[in-house]
Amino acid sequence: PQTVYLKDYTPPEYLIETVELNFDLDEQLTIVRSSLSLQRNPQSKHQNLALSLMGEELQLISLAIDGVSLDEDEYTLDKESLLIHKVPQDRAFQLKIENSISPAANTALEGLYLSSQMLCTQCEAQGFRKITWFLDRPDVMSRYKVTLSAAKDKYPVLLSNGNKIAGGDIDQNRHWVTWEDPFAKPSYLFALVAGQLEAVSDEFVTHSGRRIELQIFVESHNVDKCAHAMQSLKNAMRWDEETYGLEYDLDLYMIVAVDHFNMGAMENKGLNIFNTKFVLARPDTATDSDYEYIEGVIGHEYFHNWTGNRITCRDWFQLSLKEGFTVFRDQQFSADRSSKAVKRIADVNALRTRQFAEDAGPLAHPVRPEAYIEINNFYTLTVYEKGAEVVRMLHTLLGPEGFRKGCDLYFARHDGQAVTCEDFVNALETANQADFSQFWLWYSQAGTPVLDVTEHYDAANQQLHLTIKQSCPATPGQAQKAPFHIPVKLGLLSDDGSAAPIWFNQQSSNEITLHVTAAEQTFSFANLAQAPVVSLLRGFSAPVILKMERSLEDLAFLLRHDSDTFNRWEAGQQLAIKVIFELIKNLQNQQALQLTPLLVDAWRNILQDKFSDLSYQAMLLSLPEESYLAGLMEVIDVDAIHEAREFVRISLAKQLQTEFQRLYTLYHRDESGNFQADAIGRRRLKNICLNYLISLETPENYELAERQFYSAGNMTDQMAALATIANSRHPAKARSLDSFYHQWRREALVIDKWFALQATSSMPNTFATVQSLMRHHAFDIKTPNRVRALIGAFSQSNPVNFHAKNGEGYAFLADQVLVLNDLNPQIASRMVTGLAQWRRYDEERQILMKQQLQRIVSYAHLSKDVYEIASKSLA
Ligand code: B3K
Ligand code: ZN
Repeated sequence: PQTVYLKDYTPPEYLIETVELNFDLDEQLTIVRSSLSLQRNPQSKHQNLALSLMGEELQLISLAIDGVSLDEDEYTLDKESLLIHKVPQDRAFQLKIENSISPAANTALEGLYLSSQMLCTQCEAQGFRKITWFLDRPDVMSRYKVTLSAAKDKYPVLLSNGNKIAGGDIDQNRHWVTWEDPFAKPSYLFALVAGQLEAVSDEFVTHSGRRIELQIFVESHNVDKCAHAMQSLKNAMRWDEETYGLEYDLDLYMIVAVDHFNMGAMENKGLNIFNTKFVLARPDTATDSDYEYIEGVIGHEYFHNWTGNRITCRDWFQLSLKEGFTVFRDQQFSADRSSKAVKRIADVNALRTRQFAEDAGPLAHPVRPEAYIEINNFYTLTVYEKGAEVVRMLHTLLGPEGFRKGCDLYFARHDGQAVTCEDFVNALETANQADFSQFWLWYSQAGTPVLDVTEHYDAANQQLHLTIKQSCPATPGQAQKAPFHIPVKLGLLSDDGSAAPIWFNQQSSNEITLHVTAAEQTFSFANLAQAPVVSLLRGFSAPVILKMERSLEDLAFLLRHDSDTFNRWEAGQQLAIKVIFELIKNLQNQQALQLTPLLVDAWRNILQDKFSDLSYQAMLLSLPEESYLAGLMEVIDVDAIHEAREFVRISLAKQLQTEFQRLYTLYHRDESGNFQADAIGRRRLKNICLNYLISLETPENYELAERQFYSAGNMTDQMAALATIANSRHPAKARSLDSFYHQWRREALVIDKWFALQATSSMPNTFATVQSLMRHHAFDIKTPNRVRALIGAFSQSNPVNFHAKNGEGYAFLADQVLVLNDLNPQIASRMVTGLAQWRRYDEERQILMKQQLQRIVSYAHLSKDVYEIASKSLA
């Protein structure tokens, strides 16, 4: 397969001003008639008389230019393109294409496909070319007019982008609708939907007084699960007006929820298409976290209307221009809507466990990549999550007002254009007279920077000296790295826990941002009569690994007193990590385990302190996840990590049982349907207590979990109880799982949870369970949500069982990857990730994982998607 390089970018040779599309929809055979008004791009320097259009898996019916049909010798057709040998050069011309496609045969879920009974599209990144031949690249922006015709009974609802301008009956059985989108857009934002759908409607009045119609389309049995998504949409629209001064531009905003979707959702202009998982919620079917994810994703897709649609990407290397920025915006939105502290911790947690691993492994790439084989493989944690951190640092460096000024300039300058990451950074620079030339390295250098910090207190001069060394490990294709511009937020604490004034450059404040720009730098702080306790990288002000020798006592102190909510939580995590790693060492040396009273005291303090934000208190009590611990280990020892962490959980439960029980009883009440932050907090805190308590494996605590499971009136409590049961030796495990299945067998999204719960159990017989679940009649390999719930969850979130020493997990995953490869390459390549980190394990496991990767690479009909991930993992 071919590699595409950023350095080879050239402007398009032709532009397409308007597109008229006509679809004769049918699941077996859809006829597409496309009429394009084309002209040579004045920006393009080449002299080619030919026109090359992209197209895949299409059947050509006819071709004509300005009404004259083309003979077979006037064009060349191959698997991925249509080359028309000669087209008019000095004027605009009309190209008419007629072709057919087969939606029902499309299992890759890219282009036009069938989901349950409805037809829908997914075009980003390069799916439009599976609908018709086109200049399928984001820098070709056109105005679309789309006519859909279909059978009335099967497809009563016919949707596309923009506004509905006409419609009617063809005959008794068929009807048609025409849609027009007044905004020029790239082809990846095109969408159509046809099906038996019900609309839930509402409206939003914009800042300037325009009335926008809002519609969420779902299958009729889901109409009662749309209220939260609708409210989230209205919240997002208001928030973007207030925070960025951005108003919605069309008169209609539609969201369609479909069962079969390769990712979360898609921001098609005026017609978002969503995975049902990020739309549907009812208190008894969705957890508190589901509610939060839905709000976040609805917001994300809405925010794309400006950051992505009005201003789009010049080429796919610029993906983070829209994704990193839009993730940052949705994070800000969610933080404003709920608890800032908790949202930040959750985001950092995800970044550090998953993106850091990506950045440290064979698939590491810069936020703006320079080469790809399959662009779908670059919708990564690095482009999205690290990209958002990069925008967040810009926000930190400029401050909220400066950042907003920069964004205003970006929107004013580039509205209606397809631009680059440089254009974005440049607008922020110009508006603020800033210089981000060194900062730019965050876009071009891969890898997670490491900060090595040493402190030295000079009592005689009452000064504190902090020496910060930065480095960044080599990543594929980048052996040497230049120093980054890293904003490091700092606070100092006196020994009574209060803030010590920071005297820096003759000025005093309680918190400052240090600009770390050199490989090694020393910062000095004056007027400190006593050595302070340093609180560094507050709010996780940069996506780096902070290394600083700290005593358990200092960490416990910060956990009690740090006024920065992120660093307070982080101190507790570091404390637990230090303790767990000591225990891992003991385990590896076959020594007896003992838990230091210091950790017990620290956890007791959290349990006894008063918190206004109980979600935050629950987070303070959570032990670092096994996958995060794994990322910190030279050679990952999955069993020792699990055993040591379990030992800590059980020991804390034993010694603090009364406290856990007290809080459990205090906050266990029936308030299902209440989604206020305080009610969510009570559920989170109570359920983490339950999680500790059940580890004691006593009849009374088993009973507690079972009672909660059967009496819960909301999914959060029911799932929390079932999860603890599934992860224990609870005698009623089989019965509870069965009962859950029968209760929810008609709710696909709940059944996904049921699969995932069993797939992630750390109990010893899990692999056998996974194998039998693969044969369960509710399992369907063509439904991405189900694949992620079973195969994805097992291989990515069940370290002890997936990494079983005999290699059965690896062989199983490779088997499934090869099956998926033939059906849905995008999903297949996502599943390979479970094997990509093979170098991090012991030698026997390395050999076994590598064998499976080699088996995958040597498969005869390997897709580009899987080939790229598997071969880069082996390289
Ligand atoms: N832009 C889409 C992702 C498309 C993925 C294509 N493989 C969703 C989003 O980020 O909003
Ligand atoms: Zn996005």
